[in-house]
Amino acid sequence: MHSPSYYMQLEEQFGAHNYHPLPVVIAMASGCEMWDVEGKRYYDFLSGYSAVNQGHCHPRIIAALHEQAEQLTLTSRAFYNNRLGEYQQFITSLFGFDKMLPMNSGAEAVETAIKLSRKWGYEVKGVAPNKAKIVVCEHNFHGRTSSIVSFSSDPHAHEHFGPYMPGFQVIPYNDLSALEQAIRDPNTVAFLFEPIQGEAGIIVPHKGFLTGVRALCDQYGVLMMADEIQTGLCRTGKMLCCDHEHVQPDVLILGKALSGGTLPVSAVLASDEVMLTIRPGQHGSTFGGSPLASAVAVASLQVLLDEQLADNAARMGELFRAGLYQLQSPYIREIRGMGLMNAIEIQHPDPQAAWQLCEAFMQNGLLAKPTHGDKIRFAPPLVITASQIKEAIAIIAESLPVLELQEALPG
Ligand code: IF1
Repeated sequence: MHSPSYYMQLEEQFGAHNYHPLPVVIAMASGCEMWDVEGKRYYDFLSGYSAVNQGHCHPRIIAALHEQAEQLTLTSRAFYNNRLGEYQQFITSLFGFDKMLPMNSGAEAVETAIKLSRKWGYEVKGVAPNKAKIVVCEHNFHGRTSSIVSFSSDPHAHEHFGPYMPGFQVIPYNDLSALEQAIRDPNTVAFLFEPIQGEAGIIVPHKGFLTGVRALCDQYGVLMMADEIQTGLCRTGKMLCCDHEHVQPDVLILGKALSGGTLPVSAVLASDEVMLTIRPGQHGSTFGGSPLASAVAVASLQVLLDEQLADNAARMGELFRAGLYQLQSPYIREIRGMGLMNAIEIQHPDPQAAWQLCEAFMQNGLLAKPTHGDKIRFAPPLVITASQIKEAIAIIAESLPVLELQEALPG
């Protein structure tokens, strides 16, 4: 093993500079813990952007991966394989949909939902050719393809990537009257949204928002498309975030933890009415629905169920937020979240404060990443225990004084 700077320099020299990582080089992980190349241990409070909900290298998921890798990895969809059908049966009955369509990355699944809703709009709802409109929310994050960044309100994600894909209307998040205004337009085919906005900084909508969205989409004949790529699969304390209000979307988009962090696996679920508008040759992917992905996805879902990770996320989330409140730090402006999808907002004159705090967390053995300057997300794997939560809170408490030192500096 080389020094950390060796690996960081290689990425710096030969890799595109599309990320700004914390200066830590991870070599191993298990459950909620990660080890760097020098053997130092950390709590992982990012979970691969919420893809390792089941914990790093979960033995059952890794076993399924190994076993399937030795049998058959890829057939393409030109042939049937002996894993996909059972996976599709399992996931559709688990979530209560007629059909599923397998893709790989989250962004591809969102693209699939966009295409599906347009197809449905033209062929079922009867929208005039090329007039379909999809309503989305301000500060959304749905991925990084050129279509998706076309309707992003984050200048970093959006600027200089035009010309932009038309057909999207942006409305404020968590605003049912804005939604009603927008979807009154008979050309509206769908409302695409995150049940909690992740990248925006863990923005939790008001109670009743999901129910309200459901009612309005029903009233105006518009598809309710929930991007649960980050909120889904037990992250917020229920299998789906929509479950908190017992709401069933028309199109459900899943990704990330669908493979427990092993390979890109995403899926779109919908009714026959919607899904069967796409016919052979009209959409697809080389790797989507591979036997390897199918076996891993079934194991990943099974682990969430068998280990009751939704309940654990709910309980550990309560504990974690209670611990944060007890810190009573003048530098924490707000604490918010649901289950194990949480964030704090830093209040500090130095715009670098959140980054410096994350560096202190790193020194003290916890990995988290700031977003939009002043917010820090906390999203550990859902297998975390009460004593690990306590230790994490102790690390956060131990690190906060770094902000006092910064403030005491001259100038
Ligand atoms: C980056 C956050 C997490 C997502 C939702 C689709 C996708 C994502 C709701 C696309 C992806 C990631 C990607 C990562 C940053 C990240 C993220 F900062 F945006 F909020 F998870 F913490 N829908 N989210 O959150 O899925 O194509 O990446 O598989 O792009 O830097 P993907």
